[in-house]
Amino acid sequence: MFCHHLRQRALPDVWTFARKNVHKLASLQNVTSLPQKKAQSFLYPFSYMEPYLDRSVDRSDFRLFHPSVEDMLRAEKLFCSSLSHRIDYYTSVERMDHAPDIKQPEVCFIGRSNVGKSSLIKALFSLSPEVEVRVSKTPGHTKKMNFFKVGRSFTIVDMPGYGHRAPKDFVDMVEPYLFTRTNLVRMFLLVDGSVGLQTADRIALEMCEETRRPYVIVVTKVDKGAPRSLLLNLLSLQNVIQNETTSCFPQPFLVSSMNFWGIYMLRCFVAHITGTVQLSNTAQS
Ligand SMILES: Nc1nc2c(ncn2[C@@H]2O[C@H](COP(=O)(O)OP(=O)(O)OP(=O)(O)O)[C@@H](O)[C@H]2O)c(=O)[nH]1
Ligand SMILES: [Mg+2]
Repeated sequence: MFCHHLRQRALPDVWTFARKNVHKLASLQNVTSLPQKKAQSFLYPFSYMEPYLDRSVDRSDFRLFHPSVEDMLRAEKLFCSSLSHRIDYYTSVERMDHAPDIKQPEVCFIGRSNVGKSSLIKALFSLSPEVEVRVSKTPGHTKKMNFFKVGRSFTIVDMPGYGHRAPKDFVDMVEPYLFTRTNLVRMFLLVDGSVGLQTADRIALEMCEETRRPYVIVVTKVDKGAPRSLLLNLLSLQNVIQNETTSCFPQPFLVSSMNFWGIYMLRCFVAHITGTVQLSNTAQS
């Protein structure tokens, strides 16, 4: 449907570079020392895709949140555990009425089983490797709502996935949380960029809309699959966001938890919407 929006060019393979250097890439400082063009693609993944889109494609929504490197550096500090700012697993619960009574702002990550929720949280916490976040190749691995405290700044909640091998009580567990949790400031709905929006994702999208809470779409696994199909999936997703949603942030965030693409920007977005980092530019959310 969106093929005519793409320019006929092959994408260069910076992912090979990323795979070889992955141990260095968790830290923004190391990324900024790369040649500028390479660094840009890690910091602002859309900038890497952009030249391959036809000029007719409106790009403005993809740059609504566009923090500076300094903003991202300030946000990154929050993801480094220290004696005065401890990042730690807090608790796991199966029911909303057992959820911890924490006042600080909270964000949660939801999405199909295997879409990469736990991996994304692990990547966000990669500068504090002692924080244990379990990931697995087997769908349906995360069975409970897992709470991680980031000092006194905010809490991140890893949710069980829906769809294949989801916990039986998924709806009873997750819906009451999404609808009633008072300190929940943003929901992050993850969609696998290598396969695009699936029927189960559409159902989740409707559920997010029903909550009337603000939410954001995160496109995961951008390192996987052919770049061309990633771009087509992205454009089709953008079309759905524009035409079928009311409380979804217009900009989808592109990430790879394997090579840290977009992780620095997402750290900054989380820090920003939880009121922990004020931006130096005019980015909005
Ligand atoms: N290539 C690639 N694989 C990824 C990425 N993120 C996650 N994966 C893989 O996807 C699989 C599932 O990852 P998880 O993070 O456990 O997925 P989840 O959404 O938490 O799954 P459930 O807990 O079952 O709901 C694992 O094999 C990960 O290594 C990514 O960015 N790129
Ligand atoms: Mg998980």
